[in-house]
Amino acid sequence: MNTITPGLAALPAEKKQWFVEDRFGMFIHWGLYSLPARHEWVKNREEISTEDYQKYFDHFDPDLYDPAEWAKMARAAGMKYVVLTTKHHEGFCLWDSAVTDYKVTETPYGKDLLGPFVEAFRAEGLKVGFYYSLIDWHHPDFPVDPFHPQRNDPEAARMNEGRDISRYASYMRDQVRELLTGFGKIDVIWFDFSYPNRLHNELPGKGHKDWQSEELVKLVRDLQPEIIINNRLDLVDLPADVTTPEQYVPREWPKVKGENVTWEACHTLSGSWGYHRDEDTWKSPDQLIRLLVDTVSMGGNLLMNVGPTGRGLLDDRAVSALDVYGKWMKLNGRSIYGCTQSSLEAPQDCRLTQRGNRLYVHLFSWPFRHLHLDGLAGKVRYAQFLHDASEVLIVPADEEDPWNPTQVKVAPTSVTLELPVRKPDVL
Ligand code: FHN
Repeated sequence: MNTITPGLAALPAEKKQWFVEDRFGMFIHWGLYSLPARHEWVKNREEISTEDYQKYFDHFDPDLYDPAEWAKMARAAGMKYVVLTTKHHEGFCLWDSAVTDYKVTETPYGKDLLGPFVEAFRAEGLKVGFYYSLIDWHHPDFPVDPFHPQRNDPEAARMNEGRDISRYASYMRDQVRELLTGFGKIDVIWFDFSYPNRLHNELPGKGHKDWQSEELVKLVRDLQPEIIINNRLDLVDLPADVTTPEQYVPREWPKVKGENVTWEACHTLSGSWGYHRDEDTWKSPDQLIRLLVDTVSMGGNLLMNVGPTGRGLLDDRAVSALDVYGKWMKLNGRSIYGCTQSSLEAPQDCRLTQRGNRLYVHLFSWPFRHLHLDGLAGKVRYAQFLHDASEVLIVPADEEDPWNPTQVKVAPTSVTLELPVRKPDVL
């Protein structure tokens, strides 16, 4: 039995119960990349030189930044926690870090952004998480990222002479220490790198050895013993607190070493994490709701991303998406919060979520006239839509059943039925 080094062990389940109950969070990608408004990887994808990218630093002044407004919108959307990019791959820091000048307090804005952010979201009752990128295109000791790993760029090799990745690892620990001691209790730390499945970690600066990931975990555990750490430190042999599939819906409950794990899927509203002015692949209301229900029906959390503009606003498309969630969660939040995968097999084109003996049937083929739920809960023969389908009458399997039919409100694009089920049938 391999014993886990003290300080590296994962959180016990009970310390993550709030996370599993909350189910739904807001991801926020915000940085200098929000100014060019063409994706958070714009510097890398368009191979913009550090000199040319400097103009975004020199013009960063989010005069419309109002974290209280963001927090109110997140809460109204039914979101229970938030994760903000404190530093993305570009290396720009949203707080007054003592170990770099590449930070918001050196820009025209001139003030820390993180403190007001934490205060505003806590005031709305949300848990707070910090995203921190292990990749840093600005730091002098982080290896120049050979733009295409397959290309062994002699220019990159020359530029990497003298760079010391262990100095960068120490810089990261200094910054993580600042983040976890300067802003009160933090509930999640969301490390990020962009080389999934260890595809590129043979490259300098791309793996747990270069990042000294074990040292990072020990530091985090020491500073904030109850914080949730995600699984993106390239420590594949260590149990993580949460597994983080990205931009896809797993077909079944994700497992690690054959065991179901605590997991959270992160998705974008459009095709970009950072604000992208011309992005036109925005998810429809139906897709937004289905993503949330699909995720919880397999025992996971959904972390849905917004990308504020360079001035600190959520644009109309993001606001509309949050409004879709808010309206649906108002009616159906109890089929999400504290729910998980049902022990029952979902009928065709349905999803089931369950909390104790409350079963929620999410119907996606809209409109239904009659849905036969035979055998589903042993108590329901079919659901009949009444009038303008604004209500659903659930007809008991046998008329003498003492259980009264339940009227369930219908959300705009799906129906969620709440059925009391008999314990012996289901659990
Ligand atoms: O490269 C990043 C990307 O910009 C974004 O931050 C996502 C969010 O999970 N993580 C990396 C891609 O996997």
